[in-house]
Amino acid sequence: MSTPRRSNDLRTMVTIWLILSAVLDPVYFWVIGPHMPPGTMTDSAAGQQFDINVLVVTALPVVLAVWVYMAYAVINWRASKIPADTPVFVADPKRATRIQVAWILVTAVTVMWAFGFGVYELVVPAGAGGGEGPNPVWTPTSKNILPIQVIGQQWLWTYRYPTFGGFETTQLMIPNNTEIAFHVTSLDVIHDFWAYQLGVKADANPQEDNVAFTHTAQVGRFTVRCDELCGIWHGAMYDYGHIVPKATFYKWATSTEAKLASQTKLLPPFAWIYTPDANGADGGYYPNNVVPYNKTELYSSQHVRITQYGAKNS
Ligand SMILES: [Cu+2]
Repeated sequence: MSTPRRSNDLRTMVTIWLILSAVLDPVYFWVIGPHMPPGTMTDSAAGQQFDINVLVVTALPVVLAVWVYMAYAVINWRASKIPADTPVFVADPKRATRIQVAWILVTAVTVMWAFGFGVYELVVPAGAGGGEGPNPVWTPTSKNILPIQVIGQQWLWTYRYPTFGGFETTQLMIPNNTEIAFHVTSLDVIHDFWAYQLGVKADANPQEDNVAFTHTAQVGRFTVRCDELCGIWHGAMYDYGHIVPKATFYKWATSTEAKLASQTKLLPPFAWIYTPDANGADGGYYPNNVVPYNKTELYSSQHVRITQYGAKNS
């Protein structure tokens, strides 16, 4: 009597599993999914939220299969529930082969689906908000792209707006409904620009112009964090940016350009990368030919650009 008993067990488990999956997958996707990080402030963020939700919907039935089997085994296959004279279960070799083939097929299809979906989602939204280096392979179709330079240094972020005279500020303001190209670089060690709610994350390497695209879709505040351990105050290297309506942005950008004009003249001319020197870091990246804390270096233009805005004065 052992074989029919096992078949019934399997049928019961599959039924429970099917019902749970059919209920919980839609509940997750439509009730919990829309609240998953990183939100929907940009197309990259919304894309990542969608990807997370699709992968959870894929993984949930797998998790449920394990849980259902475990719970079923604990409840129904206790030693006390199985009569002592029950014969030992011996698998039918043909059935065992079928189970193995099914197992290999199902797992292979699941993994290939996750791989194919992941690659597709990386390519289609123009790099999916990740840094693509100085020559992005996947570029947005829009011809109107606002470039914003993101400069990391120990331990703060500054931003330059090349299309507004190249002024530099610690404020990150970006217009809504606009395609943005973040040009991420560093003046010292490796940092990582992580604009969490924008779904944008790109390494900030010295001497590298790392480009990440995104399209803004919602006004509001977002967090910027450094996500690459970069020294003792790495944990304090964060600030907040704002997506504002286009008109507000334009007003802010033009007035800031005018307000900072005298200081912008003191900055190194706008470039996609800058040569790090000893002053950029106050301890970090020293090219061989630069003596840290050399007097001449301390009053170089690099130092001016840091202190002008008061950000490092404290
Ligand atoms: Cu950092």
